[in-house]
Formats: sequence, structure tokens, C-alpha cells
Amino acid sequence: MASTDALHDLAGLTEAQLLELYRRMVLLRTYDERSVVYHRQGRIGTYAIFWNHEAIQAGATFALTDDDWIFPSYRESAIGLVRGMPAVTLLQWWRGHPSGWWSPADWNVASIAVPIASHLPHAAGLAWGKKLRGESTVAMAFFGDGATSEGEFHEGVNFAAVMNAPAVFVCNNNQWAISTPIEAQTRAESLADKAIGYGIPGVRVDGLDVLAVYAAAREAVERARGGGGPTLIEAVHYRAAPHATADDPRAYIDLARVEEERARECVGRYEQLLRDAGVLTDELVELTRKDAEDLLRAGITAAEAEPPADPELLFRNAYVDPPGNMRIG
Ligand SMILES: Cc1ncc(C[n+]2csc(CCOP(=O)(O)OP(=O)(O)O)c2C)c(N)n1
Ligand SMILES: [Mg+2]
Repeated sequence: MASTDALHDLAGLTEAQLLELYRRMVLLRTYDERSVVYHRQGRIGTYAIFWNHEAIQAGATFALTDDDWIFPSYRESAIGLVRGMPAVTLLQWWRGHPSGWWSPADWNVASIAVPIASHLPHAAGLAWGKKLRGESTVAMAFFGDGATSEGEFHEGVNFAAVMNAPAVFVCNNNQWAISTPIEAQTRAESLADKAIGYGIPGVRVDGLDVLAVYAAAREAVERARGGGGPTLIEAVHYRAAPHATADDPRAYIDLARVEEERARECVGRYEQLLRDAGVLTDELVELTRKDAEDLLRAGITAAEAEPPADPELLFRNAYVDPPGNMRIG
């Protein structure tokens, strides 16, 4: 596995880029931690925690341009933040409010896919379509280890490979699919090995090393844009938080391993790296955290100020001609 210690050169990024990457990680971390609090306060609904997945999300998307498309699962629900999507939009999604349904074309961020792996064929199709139009857009899809057992994982990756579509498939291998461990998910030694069956490159990276994820994604994006087809990236770590706010992992997870994982969490690790490199100061850390906290505070205030959704909307978007028994009033 590539690691920052081995790369030494901070992935060739400038100081400004390194700090922007840090800002994005802090923003994601703050969004996640505040969301768990908002859930406990009854201000958002059930929420899929992504604590310690920030290096994968920020690192991989840092290799994209704003014209490239991101296809998130529920685990990457807040990934629009890296594109400047307002926090209120994402918070409203988790509040079940229609103002949380953004138009994908506005941000080049597809809708959050809750059905596992259902967005992989979409990513393959978009990438292929853009290629047919002569555009240089890349599509990057995020999914979990459990998703690699779904038919749509196979369909999406195989289709992208056969069509030589400019797609990057980023597998967040947190080694759990709710309570199903990776050992019960596959006999494959690594998930990256699955790429062999599709005839595409597969790489494994340390999912807590943001620069290693970025470097792997940059190579994959360059290959895709250059006509070299898709890549499967497996970012390995160990889920250090519950699957979601409704889950109690104490019933099944290795708690000692969770403690270890929390001790080497990815934001603090990157922060230390930047301090050691002389790029980050205490003052900048405080400022970056405060900006993110202010953004979230403003986001939840704006969300709660919006009038509740009209319940009729549910039916309006489901039927052109609602049957009589569905008509309200
Ligand atoms: C098609 C489908 N089957 C089952 C579920 C229920 N479900 C929700 S999350 C999850 C686990 C997915 O695990 P993984 O792919 O490893 O992603 P992670 O949650 O670990 O990020 C399952 C089975 C679902 N959402 N969609
Ligand atoms: Mg998983």
C-alpha cells in the first residue's frame, strides 16, 4: 500500500493545495460530527456516519476538476461540500425536506444512492456518454466493500471496462457492511483483485492517508481522461463509528480495533503531517475549524427556518394522474 511516509514529496501539491485539501477534510469532519449531534437533538433524521472516511472522500475528489462527475452513496452524502454545495441543502436531505433534492447537473454531483451499488451503472453510462460526445469528463463513483457483492457492481465496472469509459471506481473498504464482516463478504484476498476480472487496473491504498488516496486517484483520473479506461481503487481502513445513527456496533465489532483506528484517525494524521512540514499553524487550525463550525451553524439555522414540505408533493412526483384514493382534499 502506498503511504505518505514513502512518498515524501507531499504528492507534489503546492502549499495552497495542501491547505485546501485540509480545509475540505475539516469541513467534512465538522459536518459529520455536527450531524450526529443534530440527530440526537431530533433536528435531522437517521444519519449515515462517515467519521474517518474523510481522507477517502476529500483525497479522491481532489483529483477531479469541477466538470467531472461524482456519484456518491449515502456514506458520501456530504461530498457536495467539496464543490461548494451549501450545507443547508445536505442537511435538508437528511431532514427529508424537498429542498435537499439538488439538481445533479448544477453541481455535477449525482443524487445520493441508497440502494447499494445502484449508481455504478449510472456512473459508467455517464462516462461513456460524455466520451461519445467528445468531452473529457471523468465520472467517479464511491461505494463500500459490501457493494462489491452486488450485481450492479459487476454490471457497472464491466460495462465501463468494455466501453473503455472514463470512470474511476472508489471502493471504501471499511471492512463492514453493517454487521457483515469482509470475511463473510468475499473469498478474494483483496477487493482490488476483482479488477483483474474486468481487465482494468486495481490499486489498494491506505484509506486513512489522504495524500496516498489523492495520488492513486490522480493517476486513475489521468488514465481515464487520456483514453486509458476505468480503474478500481480500494481504500482500506476499518469502520471506527456505527454504520448509522440507528446502529449499535458493540454487538458485533472488534472494539479494541476500533480504538486503534480512532487513535490514528485521518484528519489528525494529516494535520500532524502539515505541521511537521511547516505548512500548518495553530492559528490556521483554529480558523479552519471555526469557519467549518460557522458554516454548519448557519446551515442548520437556514434548514429549520424553511417551511415544512407539503405532504402532497409525495404524490405529485409519483403520479401524472393520481388515482382517486390518492387524492387529498
Ligand atoms: C440493494 C440494497 N440492499 C440492501 C441494503 C441495506 N443496506 C444498507 S447499508 C448496507 C451495507 C453496505 O455496506 P458497504 O457496501 O460495505 O458500505 P458501507 O455502509 O460500509 O459504507 C446494506 C446491506 C440497501 N441499502 N440496498
Ligand atoms: Mg463497508
